[in-house]
Amino acid sequence: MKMEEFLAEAARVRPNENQLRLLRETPFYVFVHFSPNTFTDLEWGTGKEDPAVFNPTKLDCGQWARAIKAAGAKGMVLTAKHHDGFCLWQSAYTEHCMKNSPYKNGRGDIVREASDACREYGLKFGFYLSPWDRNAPCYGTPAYNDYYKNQLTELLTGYGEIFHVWFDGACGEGPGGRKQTYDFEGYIDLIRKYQPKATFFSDAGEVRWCGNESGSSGHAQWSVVPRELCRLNRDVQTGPGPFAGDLEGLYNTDGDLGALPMALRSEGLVFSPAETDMSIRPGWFWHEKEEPHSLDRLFDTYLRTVGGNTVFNLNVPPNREGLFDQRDVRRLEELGAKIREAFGNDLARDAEAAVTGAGSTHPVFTLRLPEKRKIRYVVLEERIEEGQRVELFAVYAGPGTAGHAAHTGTTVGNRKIIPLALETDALTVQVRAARGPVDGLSIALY
Ligand code: FUL
Repeated sequence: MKMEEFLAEAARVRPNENQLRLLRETPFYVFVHFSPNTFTDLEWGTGKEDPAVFNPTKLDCGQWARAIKAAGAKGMVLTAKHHDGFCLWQSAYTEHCMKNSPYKNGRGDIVREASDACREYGLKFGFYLSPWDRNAPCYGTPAYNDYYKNQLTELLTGYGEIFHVWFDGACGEGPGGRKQTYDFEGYIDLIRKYQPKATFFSDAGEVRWCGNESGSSGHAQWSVVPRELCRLNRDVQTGPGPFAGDLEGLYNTDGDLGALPMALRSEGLVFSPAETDMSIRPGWFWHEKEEPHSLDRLFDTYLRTVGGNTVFNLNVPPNREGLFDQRDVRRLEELGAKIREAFGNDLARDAEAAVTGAGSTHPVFTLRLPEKRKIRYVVLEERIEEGQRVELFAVYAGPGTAGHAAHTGTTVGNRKIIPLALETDALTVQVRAARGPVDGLSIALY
């Protein structure tokens, strides 16, 4: 394909409705890791744990939900099954589940309690069903795919609306271990069938792994990336790039995925926004001796993830009582307060806006304020429903592009939060390069 045609197509690669809803309505949600590991002090269970060890004494999913809300997050993703294979619900397909936990005399269903609490508190609910299973005897045989699909169906059909399904790629079986070929295509068919509004996460998903588990979103995130990176995303929206052919082996840990040199060499482009995940503590599961990260670190991660064109999945692990640790609850409350304080009042709401070069690839947007105001953050948003286009931009304190830029950046996408310290009565955003016309760029000032 010719370069111009390909660029025109690249500029129009769009999210599907579910991705758009996730980006807009649920940019920040909370992962909840809870399993026998909580009681055995492990991060990866062996699968040989006695289900009797799983016995939370004061479980209260309402307490989780209240803390999640206080942080300003909009949803919860529960580990319905982690690698140890223990199911937090009453699965008909295994005994390694709540049926054999002392909790509620074997009649407990934590997926039910968590999803009910989410509904009660107005949060969305999703789950993580680990493909790697160290307990299932059939793991490593074709029968495991049926087992997995049966469990997936139980979760997709028994707990109301699901917003996000989380598949991870971890497998620590080692060289001599059991090898499983996962039928991801079949798993995704089930999601589409039973929960057509759910997004799914995987390293090759329609929501993709950002390449690390420490909350780092990278300096320039594209939601439009080569299909070679996201094979499970079936919605390939362009033809092959003019230099297609050598991106095989591209992986999430590589840099600048989606940047123009990658796009031009791709077999085609898909829309797959990144999810950044990290835990509030060093481990994914609760361990007595661990402490939550500092408020500064969490707030900074929020700025870089939600404000770096990704969605943010922050893990908070319940303790052995089945409650979020008070230290974590306090940190979530502080985080929510800090986010509300930082972004509660748009200083550009009464600004006079002007644009030159509207509809071109290099428009200039100017905001004039009624008086000088202290600006701490500039927040830019592209009209992502039409595609991601901005390649290079600059921000100026003042009504034009004279002098030094206060900030220069590359991608914008769904939301770019730019921390600055300015006192000014005008601000200009210059798009210096884009893949296609940029006519709507929202600018908020805080
Ligand atoms: C990884 C797992 O191995 C970790 O235990 C954790 O669940 C993390 C979120 O995903 O792949």
